[in-house]
Amino acid sequence: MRILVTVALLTLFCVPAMAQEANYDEAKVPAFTPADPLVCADGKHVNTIKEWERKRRPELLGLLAEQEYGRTPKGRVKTSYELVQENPQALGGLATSQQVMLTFKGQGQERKALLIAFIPNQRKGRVPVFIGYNFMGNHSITSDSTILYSPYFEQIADKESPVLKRGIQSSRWPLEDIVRRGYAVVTMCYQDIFPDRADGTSESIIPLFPENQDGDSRWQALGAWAWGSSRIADWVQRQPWANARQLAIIGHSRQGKAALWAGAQDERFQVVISNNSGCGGAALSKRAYGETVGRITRSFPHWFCPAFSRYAENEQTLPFDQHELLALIAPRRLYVASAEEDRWADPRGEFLAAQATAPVYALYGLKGIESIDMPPVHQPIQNQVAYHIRAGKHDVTDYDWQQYMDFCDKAFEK
Ligand code: GTR
Repeated sequence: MRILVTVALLTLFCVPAMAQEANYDEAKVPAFTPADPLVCADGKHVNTIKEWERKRRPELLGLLAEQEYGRTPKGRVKTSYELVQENPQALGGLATSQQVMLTFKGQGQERKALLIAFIPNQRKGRVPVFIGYNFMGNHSITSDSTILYSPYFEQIADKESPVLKRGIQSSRWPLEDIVRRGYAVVTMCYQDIFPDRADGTSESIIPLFPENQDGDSRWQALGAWAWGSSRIADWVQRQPWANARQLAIIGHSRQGKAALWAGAQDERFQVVISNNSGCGGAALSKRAYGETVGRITRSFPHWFCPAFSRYAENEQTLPFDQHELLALIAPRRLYVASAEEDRWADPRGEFLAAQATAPVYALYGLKGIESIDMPPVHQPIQNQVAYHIRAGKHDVTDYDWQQYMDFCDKAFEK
């Protein structure tokens, strides 16, 4: 088990080696314009909100499920939530933290996942909530020693292992700032839902369901992670401190991909934030810039449904592109963010996809992104659809969080 955990964690850091063969030459990007998301598979153009919601939107959801992320089971597994620890003086007294164990049961099996919530102590009424996975366990987001290890990390026998060090990803979670601005944060380790490795399925939540275990459209890790975010939302919605109409889902990189898919399917997420999500997330696949469908499906065969690998080195035959995933967020708020040095994730492709959702937002009388010219670094565009590119590498930084909170302040009229 320890070896598997280490191998899985190593996949988080192997970007540079893989990046070498990718195309970074804009001149080699195939000439194409992203398809109008309002045009259906039968060639008809939808012109009303009703037609979009009844015809085109379900058609796109179906295509994305069948060909990219796999079909999410309709059946439910039994889920229980148990408060295992509460600390009214977390973050130096700024917040109350609650650690809640989720137990999923189905097909005679059981899985556990541990969420942690930070709730602002200074609050008038219910607060808006950021929901997002962490990569390295709940113990990695702050050095607070009362935080329990996420079940995935709890199994590591060597308690001196560097992956059990506290606070190693705290720079990605400016908890004090977020709580000071009046937001709650709820996070959980994504590995609790699906261990991020090629043979992770058997230990994931997937075997708890009777359906969608086989075939080209079977759901895999991204589908499972998206499903897990909705189970976090189920809990949040029932909390007396939470404003259930003000839920923002945030995800970085592979978790950005999962957040977009969760946001597309679960309309309780009023704001959907993709931080450097790249290929299979916000970036247009047909540009084949940076990471490609071929690269991603070979490196991470457990992320997408098997059907997606048909488009390896063959992106132009895709019957959709990622802007159509983003368009499914409409009329809710969408934020796509890139980093200048993160060419692997194709910042231009992320921008163009966010921009290409405009016709769908326009149908609702809302302003997406108007210009097809990318804004300069550190000059966010924030309409109903938002975009920024910041200096630096593939990461989640304070700068990113500041923009997300400004955007949510507007969305939630704070
Ligand atoms: C890389 C992968 C990207 C991105 C990233 C991450 O290895 O190629 O698609 O998801 O990992 O999640 O940090």
